[in-house]
This record gives sequence, structure tokens and C-alpha cells, in this order.
Amino acid sequence: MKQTNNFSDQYLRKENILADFRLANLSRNLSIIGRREVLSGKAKFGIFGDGKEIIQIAMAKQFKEGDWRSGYYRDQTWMMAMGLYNSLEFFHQLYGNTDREINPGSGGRVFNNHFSVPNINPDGSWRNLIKQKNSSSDISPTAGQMPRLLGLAYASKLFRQNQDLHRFETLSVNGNEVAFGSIGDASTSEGHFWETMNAAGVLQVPMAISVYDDGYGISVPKKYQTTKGSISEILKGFENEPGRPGILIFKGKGWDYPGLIKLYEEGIEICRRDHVPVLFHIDEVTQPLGHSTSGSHERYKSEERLKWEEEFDPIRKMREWILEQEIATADELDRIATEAEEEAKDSRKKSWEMFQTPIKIEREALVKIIRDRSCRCHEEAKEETVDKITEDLSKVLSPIRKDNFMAARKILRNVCETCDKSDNLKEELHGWLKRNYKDASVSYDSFLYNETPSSVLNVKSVAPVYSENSPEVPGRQILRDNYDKLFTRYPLLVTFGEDTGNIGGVNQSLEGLQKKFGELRITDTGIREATILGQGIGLALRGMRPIAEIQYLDYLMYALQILSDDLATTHYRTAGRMVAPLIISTRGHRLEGIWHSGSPMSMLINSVRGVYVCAPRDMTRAAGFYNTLLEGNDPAIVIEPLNGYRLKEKMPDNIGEYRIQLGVPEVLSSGTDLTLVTYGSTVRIAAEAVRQLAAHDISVELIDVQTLVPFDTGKVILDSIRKTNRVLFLDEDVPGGTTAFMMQEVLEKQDGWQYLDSPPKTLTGKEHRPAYTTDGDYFSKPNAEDIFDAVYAMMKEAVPAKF
Ligand SMILES: Cc1ncc(C[n+]2csc(CCOP(=O)(O)OP(=O)(O)O)c2C)c(N)n1
Ligand SMILES: [Mg+2]
Repeated sequence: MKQTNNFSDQYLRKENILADFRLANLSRNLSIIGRREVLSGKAKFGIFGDGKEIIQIAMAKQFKEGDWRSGYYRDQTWMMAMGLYNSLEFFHQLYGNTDREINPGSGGRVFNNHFSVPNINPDGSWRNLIKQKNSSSDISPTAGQMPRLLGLAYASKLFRQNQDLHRFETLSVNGNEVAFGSIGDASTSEGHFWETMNAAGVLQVPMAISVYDDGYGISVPKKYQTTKGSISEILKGFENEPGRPGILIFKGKGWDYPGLIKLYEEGIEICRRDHVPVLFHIDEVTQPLGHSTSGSHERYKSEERLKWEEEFDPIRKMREWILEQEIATADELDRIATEAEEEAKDSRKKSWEMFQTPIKIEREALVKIIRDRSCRCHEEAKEETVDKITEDLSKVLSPIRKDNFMAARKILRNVCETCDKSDNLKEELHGWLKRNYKDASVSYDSFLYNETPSSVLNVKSVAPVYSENSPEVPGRQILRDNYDKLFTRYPLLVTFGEDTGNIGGVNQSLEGLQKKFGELRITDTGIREATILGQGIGLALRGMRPIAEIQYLDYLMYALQILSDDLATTHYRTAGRMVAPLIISTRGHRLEGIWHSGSPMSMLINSVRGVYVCAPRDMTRAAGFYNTLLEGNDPAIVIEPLNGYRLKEKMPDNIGEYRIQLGVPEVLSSGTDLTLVTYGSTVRIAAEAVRQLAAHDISVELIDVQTLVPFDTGKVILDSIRKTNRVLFLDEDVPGGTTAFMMQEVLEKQDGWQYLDSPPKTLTGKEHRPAYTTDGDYFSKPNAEDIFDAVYAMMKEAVPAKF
């Protein structure tokens, strides 16, 4: 284990020390008052950074512009020390203020103490990331910050080692940026932690992770969490040795102000200079207010532990040290502590007013509409109800918007349908609701996807061009030649995954390209899907264009938590201030066996809203989607059809240039009897069935939806149903899965139901996972005969005389 030796005194000037002391006190007071706000019912939930103040102050001293943070909900002091957060914002977050100007970290969309710093401007352009201190946006699942941290650090490695990237001066200064992380001791029990540490050791990236070891994960002590009760002890096998790069491990104590300053100064310097991953195990950390507002720690901590926590409270210890060193007097420190307390109190008051004022204005407008009404209803009971609801609403001491809306909607039920007064109440109420719903929808229902000009939905189609001599080649070759163009055109493009580098992918779609473009751009990784995903997220946040390879769709499950919790929510949870335009490339459907034939598309579309989902039927389409996606700034997943790499397709003359607009289905055969809607690998099987049906005088319009999210934005399917009046939704997913999704989109959202002359149907895979062998596939997934029979049965039911 490293011992620090060179004592640094550059930070130990009196004014700096007292400023740190003040910040620690301010942060502590915020935690204390914040907790009270929840217990008194003003805020819903609170989780705070008490006990971790000094560590974070020491760490923040080493955090430079251009650096990145990926931490968790204890980091309020760290964020304040970096000037990225203040006491007003602390309360705005606690109350869930949705004003993005004053509560920019999350716009009130997530719990308190979840932070972020924008990486894009409101117009969607990239910010100058080296002129700001950067924080990725926090998520609540424990250790969920780790995979992304790896990517943030990996970007520095690429920016340093790939000379061609040195010109991107607003993204990096030759890779000198450190990715700082924080995690609780108990969260190191998660697989994500270990996967990340191993990958960081393998990759040798400037990642500096601090473990705040307060001995507990909520109520569960270390003996249930960590082998031998010490994360630094058990990580010893990861440690750097001469000639055997690994991880540097430092140990410090959470209350030791000068010691922590030295520790971080030394550790971060090496990390930045040598790109060695560093772990700071900060032990002897306290949690004076307990885990969160959900409970009290007296329930599970012993008297002895509670006493120790009091004695080793980092602020108390810092105070003792200042006095001991005769840096300041007790009076001076008392004065600073009082000032800090006052600031916290003032901020609470001010923030509460800022939270309440617009809600009260909204309420007053509503109450005024009702009180000023000139129309009166003939039914007395209704009049009384309206007055009572209004009176009750006016009396709510600390209203939230829900109170206003509930009242307005209940009143609306009790006003007359018709009224000849010009200011009739019904219309006024509708007006109020419309205006305020519009506002609420901006607050809560926007920015799931990029809404700026850089949205990929603005990228229009460019058709593939063919000439007489266009050769027929295996599908993989289309991808490969397309990648060749893309890697030439986009210097920030990288791809990585299992078998992606040396052999160019298990299906050879990158064959020979590592040799051509180098290992920094096309590379192998360990088998670690969650951190492959995180690696991609981190790179994407830093302005690179990563394509993360997940070898098979079936194995995306390992990464699904990060995909769903982190990537899919990035734009939404930052209220549109951050983008992570990661492309995930994988392959699925139609092979054989329980874990190699998956088409769990409903699992995807239902858990990754916020990420576009492309399901191309062949490699020409797949390549077209990559071309489109690289022109926009949104995350997306492309599921290549696994059985299509060897099948021949015509090579477009404009390989690398053509694009497929998202949300536009393709009508593959026009028909008059029935619309068959599908995507991906089943398109080919459906086309075969359509041919067989034609021989039986049944004319089917076959539609490939191409992208599931977004889904048919131009209502192409509706147009078809208008003509055929019958629809069958087909895929390989489970019953009630993606076919049900498509059915809802078409019948409900597109209002397709009204054009149907036959009941709508779905044809799907079986509920069980597909079995092995061709026969396993035949009896597990829809085949051409199943499709033929399903369509034939629908036609027979419709026209029994004919079929
Ligand atoms: C995946 C996941 N499991 C459980 C939880 C609930 N939870 C929130 S915080 C926490 C304890 C974390 O303890 P630790 O990592 O030591 O951090 P501390 O809160 O002590 O700083 C738990 C279990 C969660 N947020 N995410
Ligand atoms: Mg803990």
C-alpha cells in the first residue's frame, strides 16, 4: 500500500483552511436542515453528505477544469467545493423545483443530491468541455456510476494516445483529464464495482475512485458486505507492481484534513501523469444523520459506534486540528460556524419561497377564475361543491401543483355544459388547465429524446444507389465496407467489444479494419457487457462517437441495467442538458438455442425508452442506420439480423453515404387483402409466405417497420390498413411482447381500429425460449407456414365463400 511522503503545504494557508472549515459547516447545516424539511413534510425524501465533508474538500482541490466526476448522492460538499452547486440549489433539489434555470442539475426530475453539468448548449452544440469542471449525471442504483466512470477515464487515454485527436481542443487537452469517482463502502459489493476495477486495471486509464467507508450500507454492516471487512485489503491483488501495471491503492481517514489533502495531491498527480487507475480507500468515515430521511441509525448502530462517530466527526476533528495548530481561535471558528448556519437557514427560506411562489400564483389564478365567475349553475349542489373545493384549495398551506390540478379537474365536473356568458366557467377552466398542463408537460414530459437541431430525427434518408454492375456480396461485407468509410470520415469514431478488434468481430463485419485504423479505434475488450456499455457512455459524454459492441442480443441482459438506468435516462434526467450519443451494435433473432436466438425486443423497447431502437432486416439497412445515427446526437441500438451476415446483398455504390431515416417503415410488397407488419429477420420469412399466399390469390401488403422506436412517425401502416382493412402483426418475440406494442401503436395511437373489417391478430414466437436445432427453431418461432396459415385463416373468416 502506498504511503504518502511529500508533505504539501500549498493548501495550508489560513484563509484556505478557514474557507474549507466554513464550507464543511455550511454543508453540514444543509444536511441537518434538509433532513428537517423532509421530516416536517416540506420535501419528500432526503439523502445527504454529512460525515463525508472533509474527504470531498480534499478531493475537490485536485479537480481541474476538463476533469470529470461520476459519483453518488453523498457528494454535495464536493460539488460545492468545485463551485458547481450551492446552498440554494441544494434546497431547490430537495423540493423538486422544476425551474431548469435555477435547478439545473436535474430540473426536479430526480432525488436530491443527484448532480450534473451540461455537456451541450441549449442549441444542441457541444460545450467547451475543457473550460468547465464536468460532472456526469448521478443515478440512484448503487454502483451504477462505475461503468460510466470507466468510459470517462478511457476517453483520456484515447485523447492522449491517438495523435489524431489532439486537435479536438474543446474536448480534451491531450488526455490530461482525470475521471474522479466516488462510491460507498457497501456498494463495492456490487458486480459493477469489480468489473470496473478489473477493466480499469487492464486498460490503464486515469480513473480515481474514492470509497467512502462509513461501515454501513443503510443498516447492513461491513461484515456482510466485504470479505475481511476491508476493500483495500482485498484489492491487493490488483495492485501495481514493477513491470505489472495494476491499480494504485491509497488509504486515508475520513476525518484527517491535512492527511487527506496530501493523499489526494499525491494520488491524483500520479493518476493524471501516468494514467494509472487509483483507488482511495477512505476509512473511519461517519454518517451523523444516518442513511437518509427514511429511518434513523439509532435502530442499528450500537451505543459505542454512535459515540465513536460523534468523537470522530470530521468537522469536530478539523476544528480540533485548527486549534491545535493555532491557525485560528475558538471564537473565530465559532463565528464561521454561525455564519455558515445562517447561510443555510437563509437559503432554505429563500428556496422555499422560490418553490412556492409560482405554485401559489397558479393557484390564485384558478381561484380567481372561480370566484369571479358571473355564471351560476341552476343546481345548488354543484355550486356548493365548486365553492367547497375552491375554499379547501385556498386553505392548503404549502400547496403543490397536484393540489391545483386536482381541484381544477374536480370543479370542471361540476360546472354546466353550456352557458351563454362570455366568461363562462367551463371555458375559463379549460383554458387554465391547458396553459398549466402545457407548462407541466415541459417540466415532466420533455427531453426523453434530443429535441435540439442535432436530433437524429432531423437526419433525412439518402437512398442506396445501385448500378448494373453492383456486385452481390455477403451481408458482412456491406457492413465492413461501410465501416471503412465511416472510420475514415469520423475521427472521433471508435468501436470496441468482445472479438471486435483482432478478428474484426465474430461475424467479420470489421475484418481487417483494426490493422487499417489501429487498436485505439477498433479494439477487443474483456467479456464485460455492463462496462462495455459504461465505457461507451463515458466516451459519448466526452464528445466521442463510440459504437459499443455487444456480441449477441441475448447478452445485452448483462448490460441492460446500465442501458436502462443510465443511458436511457441521461437526457431526460438532466432535463435536456446532457447527451450521450452512444450507438450500441448487437445482433439477434433467428439462430438456434435458448441463449443464441433471442429476440427479446419487448424487454428492450419497454426498458430503454430514451434510446432509439433500430431492427434492420438486412445489412444494407443496418449500415444505413449507422450512417444516419452518426449524423445525429442520440443514443440508439442497432440489432443486426444474425442470420444475414452470409446472405448475399447488392453492394450500394454509395456505401457509407446513404442513410435511413428513423421512424419510416418500408412497404415491401403492395397488397389489397391484408397488411402484414413485421421487422428484422422475420421480414425474409414473411416475404416467402407472401409469395406462397399470392399463389392462393391472397394479396398481402408487407411492411417492414425498420425502427421500433420511433415507430412509424408518418403513419405508413395506417395508410395500408385503410386499403386492406386487415392487419397481422408478426415477430419472434413472446406473445404480448413487441407485437402487442405495434398493435397499440397502430390501433390506438394511429386510430387504425376504425378501418378494420377483421379482428386484428398477432403471430409471435412461443412463450418458451427457442430450442436448439433447425427443428427447435421451426417449432419455437413463426415460420412461413405459420404465417401462411394465420393469414389464410383471417381471410377465410372474412370471406368464407372464397377460402
Ligand atoms: C441497486 C440498488 N440496490 C439497493 C439500493 C438501495 N440503497 C440505497 S443506498 C444503499 C446503501 C449504500 O451504502 P454505501 O454504498 O455504503 O453508501 P452510503 O449510503 O453508506 O454512503 C442501498 C442499499 C439502491 N439504491 N440500488
Ligand atoms: Mg456506507
